[in-house]
Amino acid sequence: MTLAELRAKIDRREARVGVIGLGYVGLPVACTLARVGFHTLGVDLKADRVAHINAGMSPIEGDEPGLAELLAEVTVSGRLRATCDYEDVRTADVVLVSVETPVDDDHRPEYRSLTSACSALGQVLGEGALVIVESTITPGTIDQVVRPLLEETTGRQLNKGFYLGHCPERVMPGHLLENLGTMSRICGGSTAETAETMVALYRSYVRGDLDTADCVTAELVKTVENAYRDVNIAFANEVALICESVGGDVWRVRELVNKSPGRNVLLPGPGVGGHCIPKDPWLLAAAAKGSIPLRLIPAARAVNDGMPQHVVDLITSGLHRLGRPVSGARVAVLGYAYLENSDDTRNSPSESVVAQLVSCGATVLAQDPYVSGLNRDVEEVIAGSDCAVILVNHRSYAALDWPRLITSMRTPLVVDTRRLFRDEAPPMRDACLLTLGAVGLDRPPTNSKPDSTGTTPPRAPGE
Ligand code: SAJ
Repeated sequence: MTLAELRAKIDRREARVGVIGLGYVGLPVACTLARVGFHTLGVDLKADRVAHINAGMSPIEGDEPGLAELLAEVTVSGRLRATCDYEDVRTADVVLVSVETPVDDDHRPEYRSLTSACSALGQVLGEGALVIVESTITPGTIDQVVRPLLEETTGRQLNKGFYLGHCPERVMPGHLLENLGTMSRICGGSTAETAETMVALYRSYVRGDLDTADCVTAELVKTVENAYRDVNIAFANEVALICESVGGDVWRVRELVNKSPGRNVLLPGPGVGGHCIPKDPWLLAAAAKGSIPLRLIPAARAVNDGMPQHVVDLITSGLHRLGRPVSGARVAVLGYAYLENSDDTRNSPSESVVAQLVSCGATVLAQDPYVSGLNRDVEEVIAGSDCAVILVNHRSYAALDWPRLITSMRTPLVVDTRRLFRDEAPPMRDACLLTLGAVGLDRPPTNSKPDSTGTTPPRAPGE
């Protein structure tokens, strides 16, 4: 089949589409393609996930507006079917690959899922079919990994026996279906005609811009956009550390800086979690292959990865100042998801904060209204504690009756890493409030206990 014939089939919605990998990217993509009229086949290794999907039940946790309903609709109509068997992909005209592309402990791309998916696909790929990788990949991967693998396993040559492109996903948990329809996409094709054919497919549901480019440009765009975000978050975090040391308030400073044209200082926080930002800078960096000395991207990762330790330092020095060593202290950790009002805990900084507190001998109780197993009664978690540390600004935390909660604490230390409170807010009158990037603790509460250790506590940063 020529690309012109494929474009015609796409325009008539007669093209058969395969989606490999039915996770938080592949499943909404498969449902959306089915919704707009394509006969769609989803492939996943996990038999239970396949069974769930064919029963019209979404295996994706968390609040994804519209996804469960759409999945039920397209499975009942038969336009979407899931399978574990690649054999069914033999008749596909277009195959999207949306499998995980993590990095290993040495920050190198770990392509086991990608290479096994491409190898299995190559065994069955139809003549003239178009393969589009949606996973985020290191620049150069299409040319150096995917293309050779498909040529080897199909026994055909690129742009003769099959076509290849890269259209990186741009979805965020909690907004999967919405993002698929609204976010601009870059269609990187192995040829210009391939890129145009990709545009024809994505135009069936994407209302944002559809830009065309070559594959390496598409690989660069996605990894750069997330490395850019990571570096900017690291900048905000480093400014927060400086503010603490000079008694400034980073939250006020960033507001005022951002009044200056062309400035947009992001928000400091306890670290960077999620499935994209912690890993995509390393995927970008891997493209350098040691040929150029990368300093900024690794340094930004180190700053962000160092924030959980800084939060633990704030807690430790705050407790010590109030006469309570961290060993044996009871700490209430509020927020375990990596993002506000989400249940997604992937790479959450809270995990590191909890582990470090436990290693210091503290007793930790984590609470998160969205995370199953952690949706404990928040008042019970705080009662009798020596520190309440806010790591995620879930909207429910701001609504708590803090004056009453503080009186229930054994030691009234509140560490706020998300600026949930303004110092002048009445709720914190009776607490020692330590705010990331602004510190505070300059006026112990009226009922503060003398330093029972008799030693001079270490100064909290900025004291
Ligand atoms: N974070 C900060 N300060 C900030 C922004 C984020 O500390 O100013 C932290 C968050 O608390 C979280 C982590 O960084 O732990 C990541 O947050 P995020 O807002 O970047 O959310 P993600 O991880 O869902 O990132 C996704 C990315 N989307 C894709 O990869 C397709 C990213 O490109 C988007 O910019 C981001 O969503 C978004 O804007 O929501």
